[in-house]
Amino acid sequence: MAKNKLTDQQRRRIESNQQTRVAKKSDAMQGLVIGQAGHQLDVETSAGVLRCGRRKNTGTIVTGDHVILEAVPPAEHIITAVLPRSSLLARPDFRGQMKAIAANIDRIFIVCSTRPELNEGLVDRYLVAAETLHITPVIVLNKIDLAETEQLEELRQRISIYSDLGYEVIESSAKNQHGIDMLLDSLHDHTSIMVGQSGVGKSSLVNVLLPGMNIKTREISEKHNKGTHTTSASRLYHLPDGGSLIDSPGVREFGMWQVNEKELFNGFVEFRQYQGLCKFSNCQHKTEPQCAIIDAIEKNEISKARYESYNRILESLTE
Ligand SMILES: Nc1nc2c(ncn2[C@@H]2O[C@H](COP(=O)(O)OP(=O)(O)OP(=O)(O)O)[C@@H](O)[C@H]2O)c(=O)[nH]1
Ligand SMILES: [Mg+2]
Ligand SMILES: [Zn+2]
Repeated sequence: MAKNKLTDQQRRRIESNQQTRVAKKSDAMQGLVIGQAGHQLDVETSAGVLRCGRRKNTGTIVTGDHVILEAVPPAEHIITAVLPRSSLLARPDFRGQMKAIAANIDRIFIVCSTRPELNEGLVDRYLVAAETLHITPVIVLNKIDLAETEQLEELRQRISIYSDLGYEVIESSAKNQHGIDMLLDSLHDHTSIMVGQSGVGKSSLVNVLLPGMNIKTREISEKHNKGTHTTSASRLYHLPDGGSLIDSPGVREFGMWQVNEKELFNGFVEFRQYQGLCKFSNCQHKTEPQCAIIDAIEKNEISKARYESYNRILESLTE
């Protein structure tokens, strides 16, 4: 390592000292970022919600961040520092740059629906992100009111892969308020985020969970069965019985951010027990002899669909 380069530990100590100094300034106050409006951020403070700018050197600031603010007379406030985070959910944007989605969350509700249809590839990507961040994922199958018995049976069969792996799965309908008590139980006292494709009903669910919010929702396109990207920025809402919930903009696809091969492998929880059991230590689990993963698929201990999904994500990492 070059002499003038700081170690992570040194950098963290300097950042933390800076934050302590800023926090000690008499006119500084602390707040919680609850949303964004263009380049400005809405920050909840003891003096109410303030729309703030930011100092140039603050780095990424996102919904869920705890920040330090300073008053800029006559009436403005500016964010001068971000407090250390317990988690940061991010993904690459269309230019490959990091796009932060939310900070300090400890639960991620992966919302799927009957229309647009369940997309396991996307669920698997979110599961890997959650496992890598050590955040509990919950899978929500919304709009079950729209499914005919046969389609519902087929969807239940597909989604059972996830409940068999030990993930919590909740069926819901924002339209007829099905599954809302289960969602409230699972959200209680956590800082959670709703993620998933555009149009699956994330904002509609938040509206049912928090009546009176009137968050904008919009019909999906009849022709393409796809959402119209109605929510444009993540926003945090407080739950009346404790905890908070962030509604996030829907995605077309969720690219992986900062996940390496090892994290991807560990992100498929059912693979973990076979770690190190392949004949070759650098086994790619493709055509090698005595591969523990391939053996497990043959014995139906790992689902072929999940294995194929793993390979698709692996390929996308090396693109
Ligand atoms: N039948 C039915 N329709 C629903 C349900 N939940 C949401 N919808 C409808 O689905 C459409 C999309 O809902 P939104 O809540 O805007 O979806 P979203 O996931 O927030 O979409 P983005 O903000 O674009 O990511 C709206 O027309 C809702 O009324 C449901 O449980 N049943
Ligand atoms: Mg929305
Ligand atoms: Zn192998």
